[in-house]
Amino acid sequence: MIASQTVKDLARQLGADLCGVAPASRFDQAPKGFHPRDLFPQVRSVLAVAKRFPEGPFHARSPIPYSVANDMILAEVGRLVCALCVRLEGADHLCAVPVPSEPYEYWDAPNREGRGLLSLKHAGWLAGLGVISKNTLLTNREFGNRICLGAILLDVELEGDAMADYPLCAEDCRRCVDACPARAIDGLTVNQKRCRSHAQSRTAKGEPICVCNNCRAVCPNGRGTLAASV
Ligand code: B12
Ligand code: SF4
Ligand code: SF4
Repeated sequence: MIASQTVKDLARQLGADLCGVAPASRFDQAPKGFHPRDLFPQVRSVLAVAKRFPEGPFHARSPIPYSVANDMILAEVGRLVCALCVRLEGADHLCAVPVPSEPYEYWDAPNREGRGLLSLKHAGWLAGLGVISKNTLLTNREFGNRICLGAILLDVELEGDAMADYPLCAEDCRRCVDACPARAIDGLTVNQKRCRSHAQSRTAKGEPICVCNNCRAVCPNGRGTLAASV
């Protein structure tokens, strides 16, 4: 039987900056239809991975570097999890399902509200990658919220990692809530329709771009602990 550490070592070799394992039982509070078992009934363990997001695009005068970096890193994480599934299936007699960030099947058109096949923020939280902050983003102690998430579902039992328990949001901090131009976040949830209407835009030529990341940018913990020394 493959060891948890072997799986994580392979993930790092393929470019993961963070990885952790959550036994499938940790997802028992997931909403109906969004448990890893609903996607893959044989699932026993979930491996969550993350790749770092560059800091520079947050300081550019145009939204385009950020938007393109977002697309690139999402694609890289998608490639990473697919390659990892192939390597794991070759190394052991197991079955590994890559979980994409998007697309997804659930779509509430009037409210423009979508739901991932699996919430990658919850997968990352349950696998010890970080905590979910008031801006609703998964925030890692070292890399802050500058991380892009992915996951794979495995039909083998792996030793789970400890969940992170560091407190990140000061009780009176509301910087992300106040910085949202669309008033889309309240410290607990996101109004998707408001966020999408504001953040998803197009260049004059018509290409789709993301033009807002304020809730991510203004967070004092957004760059992680390294930020203090840069
Ligand atoms: C749909 C989506 C959006 C929507 C909704 C965002 C949201 N907070 O849900 C919109 C378009 C608004 C959006 C915006 C952004 N997004 Co987005 N988005 C997604 C996507 C594709 C699905 C998330 C989802 O299913 N939301 C649906 C709602 C209902 O889920 P929820 O509120 O988290 O869950 C509630 C319940 O359903 C329940 N729940 C759900 N699952 C589970 C599981 C367990 C075990 C438990 C206990 C509970 C539980 O708990 C919650 C509280 O009620 C994910 C990728 C993925 N597959 O996860 C990326 C993702 C969340 N987005 C990401 C990013 C970066 C962004 C933006 C910063 C992009 C930008 N503009 O620059 C903004 C940030 C806005 C914000 N503050 O959230 C990253 C987050 C990285 C991180 N560090 O956390 C993700 C993970 C993509 C990735 N692969 O990295 N996004
Ligand atoms: S991305 Fe922009 S519009 Fe969306 S929740 Fe964050 S600050 Fe608000
Ligand atoms: S800005 Fe403040 S409240 Fe918002 S996520 Fe960061 S620390 Fe938490």
